[in-house]
Amino acid sequence: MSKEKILVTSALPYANGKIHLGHLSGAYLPADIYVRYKRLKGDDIIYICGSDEHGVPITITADKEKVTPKEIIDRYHFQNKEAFEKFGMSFDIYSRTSIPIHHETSKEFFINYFNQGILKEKKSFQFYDDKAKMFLPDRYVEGTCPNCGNEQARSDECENCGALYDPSELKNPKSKITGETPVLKETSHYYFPLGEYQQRLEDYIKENDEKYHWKENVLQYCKGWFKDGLQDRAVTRDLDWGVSVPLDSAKGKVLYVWFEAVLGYISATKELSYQKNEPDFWKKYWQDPETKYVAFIGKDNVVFHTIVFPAMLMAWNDANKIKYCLPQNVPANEFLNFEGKKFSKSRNWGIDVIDFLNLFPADPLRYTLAANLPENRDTDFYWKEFQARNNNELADILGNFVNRTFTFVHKHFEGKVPKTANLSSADNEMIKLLSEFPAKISGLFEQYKIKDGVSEILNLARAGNKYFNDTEPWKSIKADKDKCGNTINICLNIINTLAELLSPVIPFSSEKIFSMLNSTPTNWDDCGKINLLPGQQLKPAEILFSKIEDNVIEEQMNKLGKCEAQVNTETIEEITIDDFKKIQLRTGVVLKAEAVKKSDKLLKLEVDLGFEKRQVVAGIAQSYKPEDLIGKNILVVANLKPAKLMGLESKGMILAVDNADGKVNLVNPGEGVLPGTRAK
Ligand code: B3M
Ligand code: ZN
Repeated sequence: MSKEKILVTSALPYANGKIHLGHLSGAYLPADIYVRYKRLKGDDIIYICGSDEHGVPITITADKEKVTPKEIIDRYHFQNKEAFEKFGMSFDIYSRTSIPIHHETSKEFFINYFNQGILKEKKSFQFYDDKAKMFLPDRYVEGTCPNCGNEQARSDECENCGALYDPSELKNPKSKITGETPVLKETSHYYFPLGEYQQRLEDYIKENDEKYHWKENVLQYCKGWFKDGLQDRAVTRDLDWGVSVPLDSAKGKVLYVWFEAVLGYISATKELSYQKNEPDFWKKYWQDPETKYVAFIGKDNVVFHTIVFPAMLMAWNDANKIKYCLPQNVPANEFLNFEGKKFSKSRNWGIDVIDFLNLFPADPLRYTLAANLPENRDTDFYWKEFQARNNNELADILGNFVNRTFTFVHKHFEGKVPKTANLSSADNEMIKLLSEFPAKISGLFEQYKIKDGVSEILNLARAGNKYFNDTEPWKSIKADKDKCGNTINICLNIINTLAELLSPVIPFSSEKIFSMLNSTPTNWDDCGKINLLPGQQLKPAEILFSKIEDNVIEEQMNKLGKCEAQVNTETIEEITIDDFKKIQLRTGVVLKAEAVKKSDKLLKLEVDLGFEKRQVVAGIAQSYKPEDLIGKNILVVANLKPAKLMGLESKGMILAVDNADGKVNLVNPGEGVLPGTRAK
């Protein structure tokens, strides 16, 4: 088959939180496996991703934490980039939508539509918060559903009963920013006429499905949208965080995040071109009609990738000589749940990628997720399954096969690949079986049946173990060393093939195996062969997979659903009683308390410690009023080195414990204690 030119994108995750395992299973791991596989096929492929850094999800997180949106995106962009790297994601670039090239690209598209006269300007009424002086995006307004009475309904839709209504029908609307009742105020926005593209979109999907076989779940989603009829969509918003609308008449407005986020794929590829010092590099993919563009996403993003983005590209292509290619396939996955429930940060249900990889290596996670991808229906991650896949499949089947073969070759063949001679029918059968694997796995990966492909590869390791058992090299080494050499040679070649077939799935372990074999990957189509040269020197075996003990898994399961304070005990460092004795914890009484100028956190206290009076500055102003503290019994670290806080000397530290809603409780030594008494 001739080489393909392929462009692969994975959904750009919002930079407002950490990536968890569910994200990986949806849009990232399957894409990475596909891309790594295609590279081994020798295809010309690039893999694009990056952070989605605009829109309400970012501003809501920033508001919650009382920091700027910039602080949020910087924090999570780099954290997520690092998590992806540790997980072995092989993006050609992990870009971000806050960079200038993205703003320029998005504006260019908008202006193009505007100049073509495609966009419609329409007036509408939207909630406005008079106190915050801003229009409120849907997610910033809460009220009572006019249909079912749910008190937490959004401005135009109720998650409880599914009703859609006009914002003016929402009862008791409240601004989530100030808690005030917002008013309906007229504003004007630009709309993209999606409905006008409906027929062409239906044809586009039909044609691509016929040629490239789209997934059934994806086709069903699209059908639903078409059945309801596509409507005009507003592509601008009244918000101050995002890509500003490049029109004088639209001051203070930004492009709707979804309008520009999908264009982020293009701008990220442009950034890659600059990194390569080849400014037109991106055009070779985006603007070549031969390009096969595959967009990996999770199910909640289907409409944007099969309808909105293609329509946007059609609109551009209608007016320009140089045309963009549309997604040829959108193999969206369903969701991964966690131990039977949805991932939830607030309920501490699930685990972030970075936390996971601080506990376990990436490959067992990649393997477990790959073997259980939500390709056709929602699936679950179970800790017990993770343990079983690691112990029973990776360690006992794959690891064991590699290990027993290497032990044998080092013990009996000086660590060199034995030659073959006079192959038996069992040998020939095994060689034939081996040769069928690369094409079989290809067939599955090409149809995005990653899960089936992965379980099929493990069958080769199973077949290898069976062949080892059947040919009994521990017997033939004594009776017929040539026969034994045949077995070991073939087993080593199976391992060489396994290393290649598994390299898209467990790249770190695959690299180890190749290094042990002194071998490297070949073209995928050539890998199921007897490729190792007889006499080739091998390295000693390394441990590929360590077993995971029950208690390690139980510890993780115990953390689920508990709050932060109840977990993270494993990081506690032990100290001796002598260490503890160094700390003088003494009781005290607050004599005076006053606010510290220019600080909303600090209070200045005078504390009676019995043997002396001290000035202590404490960060408790948000939990206690000065007047409430007078006479309170407290516990003080009396021998802490004095420090200066906001220019004030503080001698000692007052003990306090955070409570569940972010305030602090001072530790109370109880009544009837004399100031200065030491706590033991
Ligand atoms: N950021 C939604 C999400 O993270 C959105 C995807 C954008 S893809 C262009 O699920
Ligand atoms: Zn309702």
